[in-house]
Amino acid sequence: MNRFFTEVPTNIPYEGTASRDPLAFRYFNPEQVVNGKTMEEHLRFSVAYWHTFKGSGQDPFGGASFDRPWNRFSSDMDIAKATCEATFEFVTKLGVRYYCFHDRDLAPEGQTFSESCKNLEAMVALAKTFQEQTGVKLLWGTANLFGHPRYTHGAGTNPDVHVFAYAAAQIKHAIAATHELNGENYVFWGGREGYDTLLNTDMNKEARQMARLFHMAVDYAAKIGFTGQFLIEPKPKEPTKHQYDYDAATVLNFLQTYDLSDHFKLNIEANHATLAGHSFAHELTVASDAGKLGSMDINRGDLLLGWDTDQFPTDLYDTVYAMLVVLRQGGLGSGGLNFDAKPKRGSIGTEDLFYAHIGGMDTFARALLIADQIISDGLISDFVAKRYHSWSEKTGKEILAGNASFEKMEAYINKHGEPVLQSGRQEYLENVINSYI
Ligand code: XLS
Ligand code: NI
Ligand code: NI
Repeated sequence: MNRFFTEVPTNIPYEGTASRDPLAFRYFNPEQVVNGKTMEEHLRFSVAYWHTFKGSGQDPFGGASFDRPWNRFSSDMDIAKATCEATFEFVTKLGVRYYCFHDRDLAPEGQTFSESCKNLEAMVALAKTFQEQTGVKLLWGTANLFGHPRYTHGAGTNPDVHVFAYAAAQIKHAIAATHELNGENYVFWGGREGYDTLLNTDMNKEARQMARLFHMAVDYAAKIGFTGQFLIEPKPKEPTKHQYDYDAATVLNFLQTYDLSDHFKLNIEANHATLAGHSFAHELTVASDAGKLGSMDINRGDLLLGWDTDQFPTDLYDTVYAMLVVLRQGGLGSGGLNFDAKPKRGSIGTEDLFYAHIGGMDTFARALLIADQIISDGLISDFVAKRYHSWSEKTGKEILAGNASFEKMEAYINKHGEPVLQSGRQEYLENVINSYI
């Protein structure tokens, strides 16, 4: 395949840190073994159809700035086919094993629902052929339930049951498409599931509606034998003022309340974490501690901008903290690291797509090496273990086992008096991290 990215004639090679070639990896060496697994096994990167191939550079102040060769066709289906070919050419040259899509990225919406379904079926067949030809796999599929005007007031949480039914029917086909392409996961991001004003909103009803939609999805997956992992992707705002899947803790609570915990994990996105006022590592930790960290959308926001800028992840600190969480939980299982990231409006070239992904992959590869070293040296974990050591002694154990009471605590204090204040050593620990970077 060499039709759309002719400026990159072959695969992107690994050349090591001495290389100054912008079209080579300096850290990502797929075969390199890190703690018993290859880098490629640790870092199951995925390219996002919507940003990389459908992204136009458009922003609220201006239209498309990217002129992509795969868009230069007259019919929607011809554009879709060319885009699909471009996807597999790009992913293969980059040396990534996975991609992700929304149903409406892969195939255009038709005049009627059944025409949309036919378009999707035709494109799934084409994608399947390309998957077989290249060995590239589908990390996850999802349904776009936010782009079309019918979803203006939400999909699953819509006040009109007619729209709910449309969304359910659309998800049915998106899950079937993901299944047909052996997708390893299926993602729910609640695009317009939220509200703009409480004056017209019944939050309680909308939550119950959403739960029913998820239960239907679970039932349908079981019926067709789709065993991929269901993932919910939290986001606090944008497009609505208040998105219901605000953050990891909110989603975990929702899953428990509506008896859905067994069927879902979370897909944590870096820029969504920061929009919620959390760090990426915080959200990953909340999900991981609950045994629910399934996958990641990797990108970053801009400290000075309050929206989802979806920039490529090049901040080494952020990625190191993220990889510490991932390694400590023993990897992401069927999940991966999906580049939910777009080049800036001014980065108009197709070669910019390569620079962007190479930079992100190298940053995560470097972070993997650093995090692995931090964990194996044990300086941080030893400090944390020491900090909590009293909890593994007699009284601590009794409390955690539920065998303590306020009276016992009072007796403890009467016997031991005032506790000795210990240092949290934050600056020392930050220095330790810097000594690895
Ligand atoms: C938008 C979301 C979206 C999901 C997939 O902010 O990140 O791209 O990942 O629907
Ligand atoms: Ni995302
Ligand atoms: Ni996002």
